[in-house]
Amino acid sequence: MDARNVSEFVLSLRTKVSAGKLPLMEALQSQINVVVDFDDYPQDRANLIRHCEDLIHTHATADRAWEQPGTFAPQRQLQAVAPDLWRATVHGKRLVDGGSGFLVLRSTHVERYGGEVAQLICLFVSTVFGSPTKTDKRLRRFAWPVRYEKTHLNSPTFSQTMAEAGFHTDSQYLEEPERYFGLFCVTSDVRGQGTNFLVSASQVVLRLLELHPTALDHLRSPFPFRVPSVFTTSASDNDIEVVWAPILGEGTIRFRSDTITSALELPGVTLAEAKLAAIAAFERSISETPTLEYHLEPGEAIVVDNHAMLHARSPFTDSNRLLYRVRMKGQDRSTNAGQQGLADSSGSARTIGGTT
Ligand SMILES: O=C(O)CCC(=O)C(=O)O
Ligand SMILES: [Fe+2]
Repeated sequence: MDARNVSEFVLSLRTKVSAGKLPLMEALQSQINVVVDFDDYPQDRANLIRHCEDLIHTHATADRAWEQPGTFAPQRQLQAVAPDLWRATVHGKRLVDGGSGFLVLRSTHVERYGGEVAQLICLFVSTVFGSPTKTDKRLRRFAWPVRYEKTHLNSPTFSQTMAEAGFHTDSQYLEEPERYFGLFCVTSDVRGQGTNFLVSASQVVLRLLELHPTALDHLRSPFPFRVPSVFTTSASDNDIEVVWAPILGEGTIRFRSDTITSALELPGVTLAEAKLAAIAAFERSISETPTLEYHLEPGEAIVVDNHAMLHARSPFTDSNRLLYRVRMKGQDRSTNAGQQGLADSSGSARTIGGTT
């Protein structure tokens, strides 16, 4: 258990994939350096934690600290208090951008603090990747707690339930989904429960090319995604917000089956038969592509390129499981242009209607 290493990245073939088509060994080998262990930088970690404690002492909450003018250029603050940790994580980001698609962080110590200090640690570390965005419009939280919530909402979102979260990309219902997200684990369930899975979008597309090449064109045209209730303007079931966008963009992917399904339940929102078939082919391709599996332990985090990878989570039963999720806008992969986040957008999702 203690000597956790790369061999624990279990490459699970969910079904047989045609031999030679996917560079499985290369995929495994390329994962070798995708871990930054904060135990290698104990002084930097201690400095960062002290810095976060000081800020919480002054501002009381992570959200308030993050919005203070004194927290400007947080990336430079991280660089100043924890230069080696910063450098190691910058190197990790290069691996993510260079094709690994994800990075694991170990021994962050967020599990020792929990609450506001832990959220600030997550936010500072996330700035290596991009600028953290506000997750929701009502509470406007930067570090979103992923944990079971008793909710009155008809359609709670993945981060509020203990159910399986099927393969998806985050904030697929935004005009511009963030480039990266990080999941920082405070409390985990046992192995196999609440375990994360990753799959590379380009490998899914390769599989789709074999299975159903004509689906590709359809997937490049717009599909409707309904904004989950908790993320609408008044965080209620009464807000009906839908964004239309292609599943396959310019070198990017966005997908979540249940937000498409709930959009299609709305009056006036329909999709042509061929586009429904394209979704089915796409889901079949996902299920026939090798996936990486990783069970986050307390103190660990995984940072993922949300434009290049789909992720999933198995169901769990321990209602104490808690992750903090931070989403970061970064450079767009194809255009290299900067991204807008929820924090900057006019805040309006396009409303419903339309048929394609
Ligand atoms: O609980 C997890 O591990 C991740 C959940 C997730 O993917 C989400 O809330 O978007
Ligand atoms: Fe997610």
